[in-house]
Amino acid sequence: SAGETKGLFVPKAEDYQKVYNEVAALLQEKDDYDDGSYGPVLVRLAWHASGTYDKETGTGGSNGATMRFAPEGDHGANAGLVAARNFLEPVKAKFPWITYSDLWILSGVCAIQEMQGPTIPYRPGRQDKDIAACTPDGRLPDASKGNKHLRDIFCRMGFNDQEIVALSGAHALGRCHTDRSGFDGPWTFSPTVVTNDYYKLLLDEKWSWKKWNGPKQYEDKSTKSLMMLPTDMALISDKTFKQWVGKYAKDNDLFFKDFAAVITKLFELGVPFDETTQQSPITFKPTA
Ligand code: DDH
Repeated sequence: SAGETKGLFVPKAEDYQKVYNEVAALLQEKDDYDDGSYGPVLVRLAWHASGTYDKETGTGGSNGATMRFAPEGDHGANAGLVAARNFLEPVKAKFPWITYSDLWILSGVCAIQEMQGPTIPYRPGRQDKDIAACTPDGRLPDASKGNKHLRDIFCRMGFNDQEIVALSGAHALGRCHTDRSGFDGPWTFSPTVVTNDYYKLLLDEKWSWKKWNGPKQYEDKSTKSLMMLPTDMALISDKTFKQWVGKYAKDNDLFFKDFAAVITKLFELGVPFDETTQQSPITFKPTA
C-alpha cells in the first residue's frame, strides 16, 4: 500500500489514517485516565508544542517537538504533559516513520475529532529538531494574568482578538490538576466532549473567587464544581473579547467552524510545508 522510493518509505494519506486509528483505539482502550479520556491532555500537548511560536524570529512552533528535551519539557507550563508524551510512545514504536512533531499534532487532531469536535484538516511534514532548538521559558500564557498578557502572547504567535477567543474554547475540555498547574477542577460538566459550553458557562454562571490556599481562581456559585482561570475571566471583562464569547455561546456551528480554522493555523505555525507540491490536507475519518 505504501509508496517506496529508493528504499525510503514515503507515507501516504492512508498511512496517516492508520496512525489516527491507532491513537483513536488507544483513547478507547485507556479510559481509566482522569475524566475517562487522554483526549484533553493530547490536545494540550499539541497546543503547547505549537504555542511557543514567535513570528518575529520564526522560532518555536510544532516543527521540532523540542518538548522531548528537559529544558522545555521542564518548563512550568508543560507540567503533566509527560502523560501525553508517554501515551504516544507505543504509537511511535508501531509507526517509526512518523516524526514526533507530526505525531503530536496528528494526535491533537484525532483527540478533537474523537471527542465529537469539528473535522480538522491535517498536513504532515514536520521534522524533529535537536535540543538546541528548545524555546526559552515564558512563551506560553500565564493563567494568573489579564487581557493585555493574552494579547501580547497570542499576537506574538500571529493571532487576533477573535482567534484568541475561538482558541480558548478548548477549555470545554479537560481540567486543572493541583499537582501540575496548581489550579483545580474542570471548566465544564462534559470535559471529554467538544462543545461551546465554555462560552455559555462564562456568560450564564455567576463566578466568584474560590476560597482556598491555592492560586487565585474562580468557582461557579451554583455548584462550586467548575472553575475559571483569571485569563478565562479576561474574555468577559474585556469588551472586544466578550462580543466573541457571546457569538460562540449562541452559535455552536460558528464556534466549530472558527475553532477548526484557528486550531489548524495554530498547528501549522512555523511549519515549512513544501508549497510546490500543493499537497492537499488529509481529512481523517473518525472511528465513532
Ligand atoms: Fe489551557 N490550560 N490555557 N488551553 N488547556 C490548562 C488545561 C488545558 C491556559 C492555562 C491552562 C489554551 C489556552 C490557555 C487546554 C487547551 C488550551 C491548564 C491546567 C491551565 C493552567 C493544566 C493542568 O493543571 O493540568 C491559559 C492561561 C490559556 C490562555 O491564556 C489562553 C488553548 C489556546 C488551548 C488549546 O488547545 C487551543 C486543554 C485541552 C487543557 C486540559 C488538559 C488536561 O489535562 O485535562
